[in-house]
Amino acid sequence: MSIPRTTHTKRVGALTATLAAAALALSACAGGGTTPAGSEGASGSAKTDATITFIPKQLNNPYTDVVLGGGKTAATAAGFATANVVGPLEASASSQVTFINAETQAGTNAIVIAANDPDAVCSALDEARTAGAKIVAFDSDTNPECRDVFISQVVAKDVALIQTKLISEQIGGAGEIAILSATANATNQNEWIKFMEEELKSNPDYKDIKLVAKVYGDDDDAKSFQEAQGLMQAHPNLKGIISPTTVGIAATARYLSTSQYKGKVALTGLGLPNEMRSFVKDGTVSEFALWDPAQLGEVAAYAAKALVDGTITGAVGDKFTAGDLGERTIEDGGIVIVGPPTVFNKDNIDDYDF
Ligand code: RAM
Repeated sequence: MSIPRTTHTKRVGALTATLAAAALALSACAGGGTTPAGSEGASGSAKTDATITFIPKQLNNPYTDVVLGGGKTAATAAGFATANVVGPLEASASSQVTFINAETQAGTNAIVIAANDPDAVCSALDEARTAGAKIVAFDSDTNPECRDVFISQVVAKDVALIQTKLISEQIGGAGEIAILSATANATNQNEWIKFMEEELKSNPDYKDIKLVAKVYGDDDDAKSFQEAQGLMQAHPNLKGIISPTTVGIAATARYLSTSQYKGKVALTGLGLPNEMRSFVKDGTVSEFALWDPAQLGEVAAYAAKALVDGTITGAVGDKFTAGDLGERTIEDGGIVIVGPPTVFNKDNIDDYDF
């Protein structure tokens, strides 16, 4: 039931030469050649031959690997016959458009996308919908009118508040801080940063904290490392850095860990425990947060199947079952929340393996 590599190569072959050279496409078999489990829904209308395509922000991102691991496993369990993963190697605004177009031409039944830019993907997604595909945004939303549902890892404001709380605790509630983000267009990053800025301004507990810079490492390890270095040069009094991206926090930790700032300049944000473990143990980082990335992929795959089968339309109040993760409800704004964030520190980080 897998899409043969040749078929996939054909899809990539439709791209421009430049993009094809820069892009990487993966294909994964989601079916075992037998009737997928759960293919007979209560109404008897569950599709057994459906294809799902995941389009992450970028492929060369360890966070993405964990999300897609959960997504592909859940796609099989939900009853998709085939699961594809395609996407760009860098997370620039329009980098996903060619992939959406190719998947539309190939006739995929569901596109699950983490948008690099809320606007840039919209007309391509509209064409996919016209061709019959269901659209699930996850991790980073599109404009709401361009998708059927958004699977959000955590309530966006809570993601922001946990990071302002952690940095405040780590710098003793006073001093200059900076934010080292991913790309400047990313919907998720910008929403979290907006809530952080609002909180820093309005919460009296944070009146002595001053946000002096926002910089962008583009979810590129080398650029994030350089931005961290640049922040320290430009702001010698910096007390702390919030990096709400797994790529940014790991690169910043690596920079700080061998610098004179280790243990003096605080670093928190959103990180993968497996990437941050050594920096927590060596004292570069004391606490950071994240959710379970695999669950984000899982809930997105089950939502996509429910949309393809027509058991939900994406309307507020629609409910679907996300396998072992249980029943989920579509909330205001067409959003499904996956789960609460976890805070990691030296006492619990060895309990997690992602
Ligand atoms: C990076 C990406 C992703 C974000 C995580 C926390 O890997 O920017 O979109 O959700 O960090």
